Amino acid sequence: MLKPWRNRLNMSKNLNNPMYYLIIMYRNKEVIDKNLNLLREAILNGDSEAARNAALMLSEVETPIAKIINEAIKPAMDILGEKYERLEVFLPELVLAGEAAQEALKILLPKGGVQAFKGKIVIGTIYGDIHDIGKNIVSAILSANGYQIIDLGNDVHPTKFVEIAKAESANIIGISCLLTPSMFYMRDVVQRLIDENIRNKFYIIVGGAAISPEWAREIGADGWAKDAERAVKLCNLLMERGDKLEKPIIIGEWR
Ligand code: B12
Repeated sequence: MLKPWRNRLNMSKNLNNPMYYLIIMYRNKEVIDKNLNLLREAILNGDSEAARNAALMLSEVETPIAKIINEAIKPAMDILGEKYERLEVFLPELVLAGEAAQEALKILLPKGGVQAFKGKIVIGTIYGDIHDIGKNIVSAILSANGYQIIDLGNDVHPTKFVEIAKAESANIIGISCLLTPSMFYMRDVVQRLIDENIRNKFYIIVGGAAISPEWAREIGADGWAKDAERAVKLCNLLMERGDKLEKPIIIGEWR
């Protein structure tokens, strides 16, 4: 009686199989919960070595990356952001926290594409803004889901987005922004494409903590997604039937 189940599980030992996912979560619950806490604390304390150790344990027990980002990395960053606003921590603490998060992500983020080619994405953080942790997560997850990524880094001028997208014949331009004063440069990317009469050659997707779905609509972007997992859904939708759907496509809720 047990055999067919065992066979089925053996066939798809990957986290996309809901049954396998549940077994991993159940069997490793204690280790996962403990190390999610340790990772959160490590980032809050700006302790890169502790962050690395917790990440190694989480990776060892196959914790899904989305769970780690949503339950440890993002909450820790949000707490620090609030503390920064209340003047309870200062820039050096943010720098250390950022380094600790990046240390963990070096271990956790998937390396290289693993699926058939779905499209080419030019991505970067907009001009004036050097925040790149979220953009790096989005890039890595899109890459693991079949997208070829051309990562322009941070503080990217609007002209550069357009020039590289043209030169690379990209399908999608992805723009990240966490700094409110920089978000106006996103509009310039759209405007440049309109001025050159090539707006319909690229889909533009936007995201990052400073960017609301309303802003995506206002600047005439094609899509907004709350996080990396949803960015994959957004790109899949655009590539599969973007010409038929009403824009912008909004995936997830802002805050
Ligand atoms: C870490 C951090 C830093 C680090 C950045 C390190 C790095 N390499 O990125 C350092 C110390 C360098 C830094 C500097 C500054 N920071 Co800072 N920083 C933060 C902090 C605490 C966390 C940011 C982060 O990494 N979040 C975690 C990631 C995973 O989340 P995320 O970026 O939002 O990305 C997710 C989604 O948004 C989405 N996403 C992201 N990009 C994209 C793109 C697309 C296309 C899509 C679809 C989705 C998507 O998917 C991601 C994964 O889930 C935030 C507070 C916060 N709550 O965000 C402040 C914050 C962003 N910083 C702030 C400020 C003011 C600054 C400084 C100006 C401070 C100063 N006085 O110098 C400088 C900026 C300098 C500059 N020119 O850019 C403010 C911005 C306020 C505003 N709205 O304008 C914040 C909000 C803090 C605050 N509450 O005041 N910072």
